[in-house]
Amino acid sequence: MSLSVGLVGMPNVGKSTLLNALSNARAEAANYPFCTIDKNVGVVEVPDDSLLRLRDALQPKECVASTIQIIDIAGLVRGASRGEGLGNRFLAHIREVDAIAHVVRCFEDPEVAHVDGGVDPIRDIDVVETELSIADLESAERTLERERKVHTDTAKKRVGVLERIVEALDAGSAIRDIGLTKDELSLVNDHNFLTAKPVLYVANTNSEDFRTVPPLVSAVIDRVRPADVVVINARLECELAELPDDDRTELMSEIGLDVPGTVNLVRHLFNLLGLINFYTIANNKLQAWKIPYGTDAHTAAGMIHSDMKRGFVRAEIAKVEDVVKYGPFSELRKRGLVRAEGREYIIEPEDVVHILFSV
Ligand SMILES: Nc1nc2c(ncn2[C@@H]2O[C@H](COP(=O)(O)OP(=O)(O)O)[C@@H](O)[C@H]2O)c(=O)[nH]1
Ligand SMILES: [Mg+2]
Repeated sequence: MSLSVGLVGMPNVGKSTLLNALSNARAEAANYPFCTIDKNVGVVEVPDDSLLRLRDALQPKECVASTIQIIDIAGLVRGASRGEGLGNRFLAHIREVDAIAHVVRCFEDPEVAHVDGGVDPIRDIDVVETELSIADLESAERTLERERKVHTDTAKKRVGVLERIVEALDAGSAIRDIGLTKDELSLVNDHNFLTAKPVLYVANTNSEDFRTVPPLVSAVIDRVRPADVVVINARLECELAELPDDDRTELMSEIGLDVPGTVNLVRHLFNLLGLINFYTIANNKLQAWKIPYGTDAHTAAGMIHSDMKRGFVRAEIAKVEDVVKYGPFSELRKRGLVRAEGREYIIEPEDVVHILFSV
C-alpha cells in the first residue's frame, strides 16, 4: 500500500524547496515557473516516538519505520482547468494522490517572482481551488449527461449524487464539504474528484520566530477554517536538515520550535491520510506498519504477509507501553498483558501485533 500526498499550489510558493527539505529526492528548486514539469516523488519516514521507544527497549537488529510518499506536483496557475500552463497534466497528477497539501506563499522576497503579482495567499488559494472545482464540475457534468440516458438503478443513484455534487460545486463548495456518505462517494468516485480529497494547508513563511503567528498566516487560518494549517519556513528547514545535531537543537530553540518543521508537517500529513501505525517484532526485526484507522486484524495481517491473512488463526495484541516496560511477548504473556483477538478486532494506535496463522 503506497499512500501519497501531493504538494499542490501556485508556482514559486516553495513546493520543491519543501520536498527537498523533506527527503533526499532532490527536486530542482529554482526561481522559474514550471521548473518542475514532471512530478517528483519523495518517500518520507513517518516520525514515530513509539517506534523509537520500542527500539530503545528491545534493541532489535533491524528497525523499519513506515513511510508515506510525497509528490511534488508542478505549479497550478489560473486557467489550468482550461489547459493553461500545462494545466491538464498537472490536474491528472493531482487525481492520483490520496490527499492534498496545498502550499501557499506567505513569504515576501523581491528575488522570487510571483506569477500573479504580489504576495497574496488568499488570492492564491482562491485561484487554485477555483481551478480544482472547475475541473470537478466539468467531469461531473459530463458524466451526469451520460448517466441520465441510462435507466438502471445504479445509474439513477449515480445521477442523484452527481446532481448534488454539481449543485455544490456551482455554489462554490468543495465535494469534501457536502457530507456525502462513503457509499455515495464510492458510487461516483471513479472520477477521483479533486475537491473530494482531504486537504491541509502549508503556510510557507520567512518566519524565524514560531512563537508568534505572522499576519498573513492568520489570514490563511481564517480563510480555510476548519482545515488544518501547518506553518513552516521551507528555506530554513533545508538549512536545519543539514546542520549537525547540536547546532540544529540550538537553532530550533532560538526560533521556538520543539521539533523540526518537516517532522511536524509529516505528522500532520499522516493524520490527514487517516493513518495509524501498528508494530510487529519478529526475527530481531521491529517494524511499524501504517493502516487506515478502522482496519481489522485480518486485513492488517494481510499487509504483513498474504499467508498470515489466508491462514489467520488469531491476533495477539500487546501495548507499546508494556513492551517498553517488560520486554518481548514471552515476558508479557507471563504477566497476562497479551490479549487474544479475532479477525474482526479493530487495530488501535499503540498496538503491538503478533499474528498466529496456519497454512
Ligand atoms: N525567502 C524565501 N524563499 C523561499 C522560501 N521557500 C522557497 N523559497 C524560494 O522560492 C523560489 C521558488 O521555490 P520552489 O521551491 O522552486 O517553488 P515551487 O515552484 O513551488 O516548487 C526558490 O528560489 C526558493 O529558494 C522561503 O521560505 N523563503
Ligand atoms: Mg517546483
